[in-house]
Amino acid sequence: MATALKNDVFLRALMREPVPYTPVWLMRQAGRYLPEYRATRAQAGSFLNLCKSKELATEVTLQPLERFPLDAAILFSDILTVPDAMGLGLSFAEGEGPRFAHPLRDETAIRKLAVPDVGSELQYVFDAVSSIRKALDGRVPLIGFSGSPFTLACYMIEGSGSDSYSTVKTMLYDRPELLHHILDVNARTVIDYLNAQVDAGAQALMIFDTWGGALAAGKYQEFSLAYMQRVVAGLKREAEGRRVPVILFTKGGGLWLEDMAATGCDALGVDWTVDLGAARQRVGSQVALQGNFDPVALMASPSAIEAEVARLLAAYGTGTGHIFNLGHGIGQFTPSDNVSVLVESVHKLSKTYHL
Ligand code: 1CP
Repeated sequence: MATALKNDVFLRALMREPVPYTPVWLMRQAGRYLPEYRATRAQAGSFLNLCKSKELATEVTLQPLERFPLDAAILFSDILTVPDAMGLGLSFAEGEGPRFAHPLRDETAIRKLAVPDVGSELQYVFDAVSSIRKALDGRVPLIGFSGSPFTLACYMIEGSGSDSYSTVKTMLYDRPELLHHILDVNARTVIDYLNAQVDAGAQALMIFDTWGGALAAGKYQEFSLAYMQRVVAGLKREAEGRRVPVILFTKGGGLWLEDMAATGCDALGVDWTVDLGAARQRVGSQVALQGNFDPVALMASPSAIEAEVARLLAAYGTGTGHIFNLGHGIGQFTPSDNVSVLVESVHKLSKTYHL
């Protein structure tokens, strides 16, 4: 039997239950802005080695929790381990972004794409989940995650990050049936992958749709949202006698919050372009909201950071259902003292909103 949670404020806020303060965690909270992360990464030799070693992945997952009183931990891994398990050949060249040796560029390769056996290809991720849960010893809940079927397809088709996503979008307009085939395989894989993370001990799940916001109105619903909805419908929603909440995050998805809330997820991640109060009114009591703080504001002075925290807490207003987070990942040049200011101001200033 797993250890009882000592701090479940994050899980309760996701379920829109009363909490004593607004919980906070940060997208990419384990990462390059921390010198101890850079040291462990150097010890691992490469980013992928770091992901594949359960001891080192556990160590870096816990690093931000040693510095800041965060209310959740997130599995240290990457969304791109999934296409790697499908045989696309992931590598991270030093100082560059991710690259695939075999991107999906022709119909033959696309038709051959199949759901991998996650139990053999991605066992290292599930081993990391179990190891992190053990090390956390009930301190805070552990979030498991995956990329959305569409965001994974962007990397699988482009072969790397991209500014315009023109290869994937050209396929969308010229050969939609090919893109639908990739998305179908991705959705089935993501369901297996996330359910196995829950079996290994993940207590909440987040789906990162980082590039869904690049799609045209209508195309977002057809090529990204519909597949996230399928994923949500296929997930185990209870483990260890408790709900496993699911958070959907489409960066740039502010216009589509009502559609996202209707997928059956428990919470939406929002970037900094939305007004949190207006977003809350739009989704009503359907889902909780997470995010909204502009990560670049963490480069500003402590007083400006505190003022911005106060503004976002006031924008959400009283009551539960808010999880404080950034609107996207933390930048690598962020001063760690500013992260302390952020986390401490959220805890301090949010109490009056939960009386
Ligand atoms: O050089 C390094 O040390 C690697 C930097 C790095 C890190 C720290 C990468 C490469 N991935 C990660 C970890 C990571 N990635 C986590 C776990 C850590 C945590 O949150 O604390 C998570 C949840 C991700 C998710 C991820 N990877 C997303 C979705 C979220 C988001 O930020 O939008 C995406 C799009 C990726 C792809 C990726 N992995 C790494 C890079 C540099 C990128 C972006 C590539 C690009 O499009 O340019």
